[in-house]
Amino acid sequence: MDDEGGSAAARSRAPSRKSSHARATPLAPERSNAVVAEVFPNQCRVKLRDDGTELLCAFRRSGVLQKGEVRERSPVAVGDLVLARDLGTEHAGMRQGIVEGVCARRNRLYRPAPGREGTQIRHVIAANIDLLVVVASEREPEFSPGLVDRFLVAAQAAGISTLICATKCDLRDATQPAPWKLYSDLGFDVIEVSARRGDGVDALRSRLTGVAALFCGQSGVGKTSLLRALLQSEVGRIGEISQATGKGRHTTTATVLLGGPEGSQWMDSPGVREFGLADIDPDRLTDFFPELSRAGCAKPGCLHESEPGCVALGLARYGSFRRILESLRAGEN
Ligand SMILES: Nc1nc2c(ncn2[C@@H]2O[C@H](COP(=O)(O)OP(=O)(O)OP(=O)(O)O)[C@@H](O)[C@H]2O)c(=O)[nH]1
Ligand SMILES: [Mg+2]
Ligand SMILES: [Zn+2]
Repeated sequence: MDDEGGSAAARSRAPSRKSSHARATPLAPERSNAVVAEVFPNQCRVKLRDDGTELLCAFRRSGVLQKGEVRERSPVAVGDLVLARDLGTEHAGMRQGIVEGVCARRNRLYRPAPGREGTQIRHVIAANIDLLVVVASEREPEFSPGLVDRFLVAAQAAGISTLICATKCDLRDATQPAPWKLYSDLGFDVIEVSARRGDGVDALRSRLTGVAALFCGQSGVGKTSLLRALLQSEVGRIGEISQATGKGRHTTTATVLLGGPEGSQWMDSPGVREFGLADIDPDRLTDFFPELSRAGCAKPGCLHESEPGCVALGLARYGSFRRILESLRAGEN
């Protein structure tokens, strides 16, 4: 039941029992003709590159997950380049097709999900991403530095550039320093916008034109609202902020590729409460906190774990670094 893995829909290749998710022979990029726009439990919606035609493609499910196996939840993810064949049939108003091959990915952003009996599922949020747009508001919902840090670590570890998009700036108390100032001071790219008032929307649109950008962040920060403003189109659904908790209501429920001007591949994703990190070596975590590497501890090879004279202890994100470090060590992700 909870095994959501499945073999790629390629008919030509028999799924191997051990790693049926593996893209045994990845498709050469020049042979792809479509991009995956949305993934459902047993099928995916793809968009043909030539004319934007959409096909609903089924994929076969594979066998039971083997003990200790790590597998992706689905054989394809949003952003995957695929070779799709139009079957010429229609179902519920959608043209039907089949995915015949999947290209190797440039990168992917994923979170771990526990499976049965020690197996692990990788939930790939999207693949082939140029820029991770980490959307965060100061209020409604409250800024969550720990979550922002985790997205920044995951993106850096995956080799994906980042942009912190500070939303709802219409709600800001301008007399107080913005919570994202820390990040711009550290050298992260930050842009302030308001989907409601329109501030920064044109600047952000120019910045993202032609870019494969994945929008991520807490529920309710306004990812979908911002994408609507950028696309000037009523895509997706917008949710209310809960009066009781000040949080969003998880309105967007799956990653979806929305497109954008001049070949832009803008992707919306469901809001998250937390973001687990997998496959990150705790000893390499400092690489993803540039200020720690720059801090220049007197002791070479300092692990920044309360060693006397460690200058990292005084850094603003030190607490966040330690929390992530402990969770990686505990294998909690
Ligand atoms: N004041 C203000 N409210 C905004 C702004 N952008 C979005 N909102 C409101 O924030 C609420 C949540 O917006 P959504 O776009 O659904 O948020 P989301 O990040 O997509 O949420 P999930 O899909 O649940 O992850 C809605 O009530 C929006 O009207 C903004 O710039 N300013
Ligand atoms: Mg949304
Ligand atoms: Zn140190």
